Parts: sequence; structure tokens; C-alpha cells
Amino acid sequence: MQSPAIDGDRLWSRLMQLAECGATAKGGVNRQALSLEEHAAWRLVIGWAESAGLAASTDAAGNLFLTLPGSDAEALPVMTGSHLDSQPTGGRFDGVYGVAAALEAVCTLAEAGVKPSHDLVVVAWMNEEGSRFAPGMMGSEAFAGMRSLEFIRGVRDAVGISVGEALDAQMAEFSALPRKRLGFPIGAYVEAHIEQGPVLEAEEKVIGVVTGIQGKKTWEISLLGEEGHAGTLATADRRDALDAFSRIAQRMYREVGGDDPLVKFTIGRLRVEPNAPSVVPSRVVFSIDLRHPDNAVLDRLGDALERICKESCAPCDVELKRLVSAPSNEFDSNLQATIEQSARQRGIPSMHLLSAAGHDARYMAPLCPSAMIFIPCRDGVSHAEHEWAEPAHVTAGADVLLDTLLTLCGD
Ligand code: HGY
Ligand code: MN
Ligand code: MN
Repeated sequence: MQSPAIDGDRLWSRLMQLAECGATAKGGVNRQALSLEEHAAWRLVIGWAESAGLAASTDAAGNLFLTLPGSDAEALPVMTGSHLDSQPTGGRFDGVYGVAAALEAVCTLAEAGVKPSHDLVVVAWMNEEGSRFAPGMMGSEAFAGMRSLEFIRGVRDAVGISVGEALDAQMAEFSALPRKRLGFPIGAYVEAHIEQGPVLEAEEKVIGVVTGIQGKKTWEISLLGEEGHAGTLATADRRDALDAFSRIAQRMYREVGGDDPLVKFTIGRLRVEPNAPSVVPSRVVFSIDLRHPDNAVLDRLGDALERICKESCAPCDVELKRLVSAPSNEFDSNLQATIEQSARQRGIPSMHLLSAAGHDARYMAPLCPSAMIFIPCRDGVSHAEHEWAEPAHVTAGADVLLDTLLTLCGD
């Protein structure tokens, strides 16, 4: 069946409206997971979905589903979407593009009177970014049964609010939404997303057929020392947690982040306590985000990071909390071929590439045939307020997504 044409102007307008939910002064967004800003985005997408005849629902992990019912009750749903939460200095496209493009594709079908054989489910995953609540990808991991609801609900943000409390507030705010059981069978999953890297733009391609997502490990590491008077406590008698951190960090940057350009090593969050100019720091808590496409290298470097902590923490103590350990994966080759064929038939230049950024699709891949469609972003910039994508690319990605959904439904 020839795909009906998506409305690119409507899609762009909706992306710009969603960018108002948590808009920052510099033109980006700060739309934290389970925040009032994300609730505002929920209300927009639910309104658009329901006006096209889709049914909105949620689950105990705070995921949002917008469903166009299919004709074959036996057929497993086909799912597509991404996330609505952002980084604190986020852009207008990371995550939200995948939700808006999915909604545009499915609404286009609904408005054309197409009744797909399979339920088509648009999803907005809870807390993909892991900014307010770490680790990220809580909604998709809970859906996939890879993280317990108990663990998730117990995680607290910087001001002590737990995911459980924020989830309960969201459920109260959207109490009219029916609840699906957490983790229902799906037949296939496709996620559209900006590349968040420079490759497509450099190669002058518009569609990225994503082969997989590189591996990732994250930790929260605490160094435990002792408060002391900055003016009276002798250096030799100090258990200075920040001094220990500086030794450990320097070794990590040198010995792990060093010469292999494929290694992505980031210390993105650092908390010093009591964080007072005249007190010797007693506690330092910092994050580590380590990524590499080769699983054996990722494991080896992860072990090296933990060894460095233990070797260089004295006279302080160290606590290592592993948060994520996700190997590199491969997406379904048939789905990749479907995406590539759609781009070719539409005369859109495409290429295969590995995703350097993480996505919820990683956790769908073990459940069902899964794939991702990338579009370029300007200068490869993301997780920054000046993140940008071109309207023509936004439309092209949604067109290819629509073709892929129709192929998955056998329509
Ligand atoms: O961190 C990531 O790779 C994703 O953009 N949250
Ligand atoms: Mn994202
Ligand atoms: Mn992101």
C-alpha cells in the first residue's frame, strides 16, 4: 500500500509547541522526567492523539501509550516512539522528535481511515535521560523487565523527591488514563531519533539506518573522608575526599580516556560535601559514563576504572555503585532492510551507522525485532540548547517511519 503523506508542517509546528514545555532562555528545553514541564508535553500529545481517534493510556512505570487499534486482535502490537524528557540544557529534538514523528505517522494513517492489522502504539518512555533521576531509561527497562519497579520508585532526585512520589503525582494528574500492565508483548519496535553525532551531516545523508547502539557502563562513586578545619588540620592528618577524587580522576582520564578515540569517558556530575570553603571535604560523589562499541574493551576498561578507585582512594574509603551495564547490540537486519528500502524508494540518501548515543530501543531489541531511524542534527550537536534539525529532514524521517510501520503491519 502506498503510504499516505505525512503533514510535515504540522509535525514541525508540534515540535515547536512541545519545545515550549520547559523552554529555556537560550532556545533549548529543560523538561525533566516526571516534571510539570513533562506533564505539559503529555497534555499536548494526548490531545493531538485523541483528536485523531487514538486511545491514551499509561502504566505503573509512567510510560505513555497512544494506540490506534488494529483489525486483528491476535496480531502483536507494533510500537514506535521515544522519550519526552530532556537534559537540563537539552534541545528541541532529542527524544521528542521520535514521539512527534511516531504520532504524525500514526495520526496520518488514522485520518486516512487506514485500519492497520496490528495495533499501532506510540510510546513516550519515562526518564530516558537519567538527568533528574539516575540511571536513565527507567521506563523502557521496567517495561522490558530489566529493572524492578521497586528499585525505580526508590531512586531520589537532588532535593530528595523519589521517583515513586513523582510517579504517584503524575498518576494523580492523569488519573483518567487507563493503565496497561507493565510490559505487554509487542511484535516490533521502531524509534526515530536525531543522530546526536556528525556522521550523517558529514556524509550528506538524510536517513540513518541504525545497525546497533554502542555499549555503555555507568557508576555512581562515593569517596568518604572526614571534615576538618581548613586552617588548623595538618595536611598529613587529612582524609580529604576531593584530594582523593582529583588523584582518581587524573588517573582515569589518563589511563582510560587516553588514546583510543572510540573510548567515551565522562565525569558529568560531581557533588562535594559539605561544599564549604573552610571545611576539608568529607564526601565526594561523582558519576562515570563509559562507552565503547567493543564489549570486551568496555569490560576491560570498566575493570580498570574500579581498580583505579581502589588503588588511589586512600586515606579515604570508596563505594562503587554500578548503575548500567549494557553491551553493544545489533538491530534486526530485516527491519534495517525495510528502512533502507523506504529511503531508496523515496530517493532519500541513506547509510548504515552505529549509534554512539544510547536509546530506549536498546531494551526493546531483546523483546522483538527492533530498529532505529536517524536524521541529521546540525554540526552533530545534542544535549545542548542549540541542538537543531532541518524541517525537510524531520519530514523525511517521519515518511520513512510511516513506510516502515505499514510494512510491519503487512499493509
Ligand atoms: O546518554 C545518551 O546517550 C542518551 O542521549 N540519553
Ligand atoms: Mn534521546
Ligand atoms: Mn539524550
